[in-house]
Amino acid sequence: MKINSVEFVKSVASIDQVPKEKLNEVAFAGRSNVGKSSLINCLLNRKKMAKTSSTPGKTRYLNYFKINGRFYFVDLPGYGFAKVSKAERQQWRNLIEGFLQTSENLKGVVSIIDSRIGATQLDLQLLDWLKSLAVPVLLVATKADKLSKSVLATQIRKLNRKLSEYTTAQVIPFSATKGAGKKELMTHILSLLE
Ligand SMILES: Nc1nc2c(ncn2[C@@H]2O[C@H](COP(=O)(O)OP(=O)(O)OP(=O)(O)O)[C@@H](O)[C@H]2O)c(=O)[nH]1
Ligand SMILES: [Mg+2]
Repeated sequence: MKINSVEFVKSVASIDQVPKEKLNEVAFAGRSNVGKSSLINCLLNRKKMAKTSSTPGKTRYLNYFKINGRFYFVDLPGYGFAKVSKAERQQWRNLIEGFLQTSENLKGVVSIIDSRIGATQLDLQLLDWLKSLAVPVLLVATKADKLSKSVLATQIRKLNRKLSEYTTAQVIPFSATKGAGKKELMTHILSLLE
């Protein structure tokens, strides 16, 4: 699909503020600083649509992007960022969990994992939760450009083995800097949305 238009709709700090217009949506979830916003920009061919940063904790709210006037990409705050207060962490958690529980139009979640680090406890918690809510999942191992081909292949194999109890989806190796995996991921996302 060609991306004809991308519109930043709004940044949402609590669930009662989600956009009134209901469209099918896909959300992007992962640890803080894993590369969620970069991945969204890469998919949309926009450099600065979703704000990125080398400092973890950049995305604090739910950010809605409207694509071709037809559906939303939702950039979620990253989890597992140690350097915020307990209260703030709890607020992010409520926001993410509230979103996943209440969105009626959520067609899937792209679970983004750092290809170098692999799945952390919090990644597994999220996948467990999505499974119990019966939300379809796509798995992405990002920052693939930071690994050699053979190490990447080993990491993907390990991830597929580890995550098979949560989903039948296969991990897609991805790089926002090189665009690797972009076409494959977009195809899967569109098949969830349409
Ligand atoms: N080499 C490389 N760097 C990446 C890639 N994706 C993201 N980065 C870098 O990782 C850092 C974090 O990227 P973001 O996209 O802001 O991460 P995020 O998951 O949205 O972070 P929060 O909003 O803080 O949760 C930035 O410095 C990016 O340039 C990638 O595929 N390859
Ligand atoms: Mg972000």
